[in-house]
Amino acid sequence: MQTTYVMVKPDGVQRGLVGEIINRFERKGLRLVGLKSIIPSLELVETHYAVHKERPFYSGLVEFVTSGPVVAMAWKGVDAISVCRNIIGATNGREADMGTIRGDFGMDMGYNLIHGSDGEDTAEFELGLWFPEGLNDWIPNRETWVYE
Ligand code: D4T
Repeated sequence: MQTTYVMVKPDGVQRGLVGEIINRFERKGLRLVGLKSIIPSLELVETHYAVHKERPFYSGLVEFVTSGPVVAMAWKGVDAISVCRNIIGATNGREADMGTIRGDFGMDMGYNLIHGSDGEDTAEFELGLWFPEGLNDWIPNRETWVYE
């Protein structure tokens, strides 16, 4: 099992897509082990996106993600990192496949609604950063009908 960090960005919150987005991960069969609405500090978002520090879009990205509430989530399941990335879709909403969150709701590269960790190291780093208080794991009975 993997646990991955997923975040509805301020545009997803402003557009009223939080319920729709949570629904997609939940009905896929992933397990919600962390969830909170937060207005992230500059320091938190700068640390989260430190890998992009030298990129031209960095300052705009940090300004955007600190501009209002985000919904921070932790989702758990077999291969959860790639499963969540597939649910999210390609970075640019105009190019993302229909059926993905960005493909169905996005029209932009920057305002792309949602973030998902891109690897095991990143997931561990991001979960520790956004959920320093820890996660709430639980055993769902339904998983006996999700995995053979
Ligand atoms: P995140 O990290 O937000 O899940 O997005 P991706 O994994 O799909 O994309 P990324 O790390 O390459 O980019 C992070 C974040 O920066 C924005 N961005 C990206 C942007 O505004 N302009 C750009 O040219 C790129 C490449 C979008 C996502």
